[in-house]
Amino acid sequence: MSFVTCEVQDRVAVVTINRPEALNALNPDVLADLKAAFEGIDQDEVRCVVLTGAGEKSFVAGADIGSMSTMTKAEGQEFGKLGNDIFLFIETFPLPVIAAVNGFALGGGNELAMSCDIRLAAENAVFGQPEVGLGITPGFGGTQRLARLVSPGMAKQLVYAATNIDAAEALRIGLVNAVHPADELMAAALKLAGRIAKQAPIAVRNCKRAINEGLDLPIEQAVELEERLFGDCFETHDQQEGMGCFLSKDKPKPKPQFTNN
Ligand code: DAK
Repeated sequence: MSFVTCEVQDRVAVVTINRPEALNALNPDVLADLKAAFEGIDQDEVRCVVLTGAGEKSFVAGADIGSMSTMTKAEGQEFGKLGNDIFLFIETFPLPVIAAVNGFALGGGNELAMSCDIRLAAENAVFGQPEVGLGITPGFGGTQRLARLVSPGMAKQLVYAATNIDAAEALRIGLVNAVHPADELMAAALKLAGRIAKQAPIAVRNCKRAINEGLDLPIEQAVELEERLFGDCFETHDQQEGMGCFLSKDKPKPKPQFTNN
């Protein structure tokens, strides 16, 4: 049985990590199923992904401490690579991914949420990198993505002191985009995903690449990247339909399938 489900409706895929009895903790099987779920998404049909955890308590309570407790150095490195590969795969997945954080997002859970494009949190969500309390460093990109998303000083404080924060504090420091009552979180995530799904898909994909890849470049190269991705939109159905309909005051008709032209 898979630990991860994927359901598609109205061009939005909802990927759910389904191991609620362990608060959706990530063991090697869950990570493999998560990768398979993303690989299985039909990128011609789907326009946006929502990632969440099963149950009312937890998004993901971290890497599975039971599986990690007996790992050798070599196994630890292998496990770190497995997680890092899948988190990078999600970060660079062509479609936008929204994390609907419905409870604990600790350790690998916070790292997974940070590899998504947008984070929406339930009011009961709790974020943190508790690894130093377990005698390890964050291993799935936590030291890197947290420092980039918030500030280096705030990331260091949270990581060094293993401090958990609530959703309001996560919003204040810019770790999440918005906070919703728990029973409204999925509706909010689906509403945002639906709005993204209605936009021109080539342009949305190019925007994701421009923002992600540009962040690691000096500004001169970053704007060149933007120029290339901007130019890439021209002569596509989306650009001709989008601009043509603006000029003729019509509603743009999306192409039924995604193609690169
Ligand atoms: N791993 C395994 N099981 C977990 C788990 C986890 N991270 N978190 C919760 N569970 C399990 C509990 O053991 C319990 O199972 P049973 O005892 O019922 O069998 C069940 O989920 C319910 O949990 P609790 O009974 O503890 O529920 P509470 O509401 O009382 O407490 C809690 C919820 C989230 C505060 C507590 O469960 C907790 O503190 N959990 C651990 C949170 C944590 O420390 N997470 C960070 C894990 S470390 C690396 C690769 C990866 C990583 C690091 C390095 N390399 C290879 C370089 C990543 C590390 C981490 O993520």
